[in-house]
Amino acid sequence: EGVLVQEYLALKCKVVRWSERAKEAISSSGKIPTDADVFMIPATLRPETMYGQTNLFVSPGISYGIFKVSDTAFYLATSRSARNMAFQGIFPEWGSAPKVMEIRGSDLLGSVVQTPLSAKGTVYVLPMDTIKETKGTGVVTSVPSDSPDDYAMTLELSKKAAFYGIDPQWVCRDMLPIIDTPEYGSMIAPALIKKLKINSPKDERQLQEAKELAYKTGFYQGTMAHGPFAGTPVQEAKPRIRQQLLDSGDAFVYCE
Ligand code: A2H
Repeated sequence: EGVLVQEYLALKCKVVRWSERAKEAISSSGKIPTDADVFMIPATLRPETMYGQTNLFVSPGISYGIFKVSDTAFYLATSRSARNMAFQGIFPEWGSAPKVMEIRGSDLLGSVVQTPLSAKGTVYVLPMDTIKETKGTGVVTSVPSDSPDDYAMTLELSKKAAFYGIDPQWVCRDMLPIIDTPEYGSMIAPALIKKLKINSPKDERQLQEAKELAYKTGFYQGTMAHGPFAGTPVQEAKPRIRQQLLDSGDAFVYCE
């Protein structure tokens, strides 16, 4: 593993409304001009599923950094990932990640962000405890139709909203068919969660199996069921959707 490079697509999800706590923290810091855009930056390996994004996950326990890209644009991600980005030409000065403030994931819950490809347009930020600080940007797009982790967490949050300190209305329950497969239909994650009898986001071993099955089936047997590439095999559509997101400026490549 050590020498392999993982290449993610980092999506730019512009914040359109901050939660009360985030608003307070940001205005009292005085570090972000009111006319600037802040983008939350999820890292994904499945750009072809982004039509089906329903929420955005952060970890309540992680402290995120907000980094200055220009006078009018800031990125929110873990400091670890921003240090990597600094060596990949993402920030103006090579090798430096200009952090203007830190904010806890728990303060971001209930904020609303734009989603470049999703049919929804905007989605709510929700908690996911299983996000690792040591991987990606610490921000994850939720695509419950195609990701077993995302589906399990979505179910958990809609059952236990009060426990997680969220408004149940923030949890988006309408999923779109994004990828069609002969074996599991077009709702591959819910089908696998049911088949493997997964009851909670903590069923780590079964979720691992579900993830592997979902990935292989989707990639090798899947056909796009949504968007401009509907009817095209996933293998063909995936690089084209990725390129579209890069060309539109809604995403950039992030490696680690
Ligand atoms: B994927 P790998 Cl539809 N902690 O994006 C936990 N999970 C993380 C993460 C972190 N810090 N950073 C990224 N991820 C998730 C879409 C997706 C993903 C689908 C299906 C499967 C899937 C929508 N969520 O991943 O360990 C992100 O979720 C299955 C593994 O670096 C990212 O892609 O291989 C993937 O895990 C990166 O995992």
